[in-house]
Amino acid sequence: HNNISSFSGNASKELKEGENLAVCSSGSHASLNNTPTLAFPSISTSDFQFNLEKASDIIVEVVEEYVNKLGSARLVLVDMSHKSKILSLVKTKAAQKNIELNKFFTFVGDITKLYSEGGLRCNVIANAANWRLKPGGGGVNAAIFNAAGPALEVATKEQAQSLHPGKAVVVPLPSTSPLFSREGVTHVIHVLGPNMNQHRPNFLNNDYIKGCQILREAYNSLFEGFASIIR
Ligand code: AR6
Repeated sequence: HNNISSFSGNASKELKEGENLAVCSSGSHASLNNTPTLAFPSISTSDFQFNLEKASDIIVEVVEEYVNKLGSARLVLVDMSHKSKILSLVKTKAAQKNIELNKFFTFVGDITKLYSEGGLRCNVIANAANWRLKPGGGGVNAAIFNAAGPALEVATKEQAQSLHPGKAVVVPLPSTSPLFSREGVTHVIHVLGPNMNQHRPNFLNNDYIKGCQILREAYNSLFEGFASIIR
């Protein structure tokens, strides 16, 4: 089953026939469709400029800690490109750990189109949010708020007004949202990671002692939030 640690969406030209089937063969379509799955982007490593080596260590470390506590649920790290450095670092590091490949894997695709374009059903997706929990700003935050429509903004406001670095907030997505109807996403979990970009709020000025603590806390909050949904 080594080849299922990574596979690509249909949108990709590099898709090899059968890569997604490898996953389906580990269970029936029906049971896989009901498998609770969290898709998450690499928090803080793009606009927030967090070091990729350090981030990949933390992702693998926290995933290893959680993956067996989540029952049959799956965790999927997503990025847009086959050339994603964070995906390849995490794949390499996860392979050296005791992590079941059908419970944690990487996936190339747009996190807002995982089912419609990639054939991967994820009932929960994580957002690399800003502290105001506002749409726009670029990156995955802009993509998720755009794809979810105004329903997400309203639902988010009902849960929280703002977020501290390291924290996450679970937002149930109204069924009127296209992300719900088209992609089968029932919850969005906003996560605020540590920021190493001097032009953004809560700038940590290269303090990676604090930064690593906050990133660990962010993934812990995210996986706790996911656990609370599927419990
Ligand atoms: N699908 C999957 N992954 C994506 C997508 C997408 N549609 N878009 C980006 N990524 P970033 P941060 C990957 O910058 O560093 C925002 O403006 C991207 O390649 O979205 O935590 C917010 O408002 C990278 O691996 O988040 C905040 O102010 C990962 O998602 C700030 O950026 C995270 O990149 C947060 O910065």
